[in-house]
Amino acid sequence: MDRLAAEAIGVLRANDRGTWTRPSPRLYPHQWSWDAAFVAIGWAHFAPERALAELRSLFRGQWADGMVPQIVFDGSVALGAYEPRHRTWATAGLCPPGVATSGICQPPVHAIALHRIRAIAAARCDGTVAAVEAAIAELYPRLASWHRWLHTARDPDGSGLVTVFHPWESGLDNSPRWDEALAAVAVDENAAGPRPDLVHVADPAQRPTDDEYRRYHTLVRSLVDLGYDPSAAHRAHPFRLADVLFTAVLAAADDALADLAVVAGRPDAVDGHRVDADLARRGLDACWHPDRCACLDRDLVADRWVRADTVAGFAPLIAGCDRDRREALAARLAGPSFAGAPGLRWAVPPSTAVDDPAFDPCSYWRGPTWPVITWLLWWALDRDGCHGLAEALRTSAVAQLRAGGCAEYAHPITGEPLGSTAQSWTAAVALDWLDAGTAEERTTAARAADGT
Ligand code: 9WN
Repeated sequence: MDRLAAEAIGVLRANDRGTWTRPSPRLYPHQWSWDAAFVAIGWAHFAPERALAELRSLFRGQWADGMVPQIVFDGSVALGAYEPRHRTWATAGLCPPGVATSGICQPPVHAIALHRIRAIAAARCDGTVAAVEAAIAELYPRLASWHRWLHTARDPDGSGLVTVFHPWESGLDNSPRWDEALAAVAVDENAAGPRPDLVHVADPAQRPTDDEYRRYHTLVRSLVDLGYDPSAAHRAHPFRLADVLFTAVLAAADDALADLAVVAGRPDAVDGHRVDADLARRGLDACWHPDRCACLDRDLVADRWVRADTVAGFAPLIAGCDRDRREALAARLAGPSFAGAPGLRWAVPPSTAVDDPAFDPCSYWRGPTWPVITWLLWWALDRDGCHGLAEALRTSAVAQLRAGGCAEYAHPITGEPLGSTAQSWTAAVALDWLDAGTAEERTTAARAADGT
């Protein structure tokens, strides 16, 4: 077996908790929402039933209003192993009985994952597709209520854009995108907590700062005080950002959900999902800045655009957009601020543009390259027929993983693996890329045999 595939399978098996997967052995001991979606894609390549269990397990934590929480806590993990712990979130009475969750969400990659798991199963030709389709029928209503919640509770004005109430909701926690909005939050000095995360990385500089954590805790406390009521939060919460990357994932996931609706025996629901996807894309259109060739987030508290130059600017590539915009964005992605920056170890996009003043190659979402983000861009480019750039990204990303293993993120210039080692979602995308590579090689070989 391919050495990277063996390593990736080993990572998933080592992080396996039976029906769900820890994002990493020590740093992240519970189940995370968007990690679960990526991880399920990884499992689908060698244990399809286990892939479905991952998603079922996550959806056990879904709230009655449709929200899928960022974390489903494992009650058997030592208190204090991860902070903030469940009690800090004060979600009892909001989470389903018997399940402990946080009170915020993460990008909705789940329908995209289920769609891909079906494609993986179909390609295996071993009959597993029937089990996947049964799971789609079972999970479809949950996915539909999750998307409905995002389109209403998080977009009450019908702008098409999703509002996030915490940097953790974006999934790109300490991205410079959030700096100004976070700096404007009045810190609640009682809201600080311990930092067990710092013990699990080689250098604390790879993680958010204590000041950022004080603000993260302050925002959690504010949401608790507001009773997690979205209307109250839209009025009074001090951090409200229209997040273009989150919105783009939702648009792409709405499209995936439209296809899943057919499989689930709900063809009547298809048009509604397509309408939702188009609304999200129109929201992104309103955030498009041609002079920057990027989509910008909107700070709804300060009523201004967020000017940091980050991978989030490529949101239309993920959502789907017209050809001119796609080509402009693809050129920028491959260009000198991102994957084509001079001196990069591997031609994959850093999380923040190398010429942005906030670029920091070691710190988490402020510069390092993240395989899952590269995967999203690769997946979208491939979906929309940009096979050349997609394949170039995939090849570089696989080379990076072969050299550095399944780390959480990597230093874009030295290639040094950073953050947690043995990160589940990195292992998952490695497996998906290796499989896609085999398919690509098959197509190339077939073309060569045909003389085409
Ligand atoms: C907070 C699990 C998660 C990812 C996020 C990533 C990081 C958590 C943390 O780890 O966030 O949610 O403690 O730093 O930023 O995207 O889902 O892998």
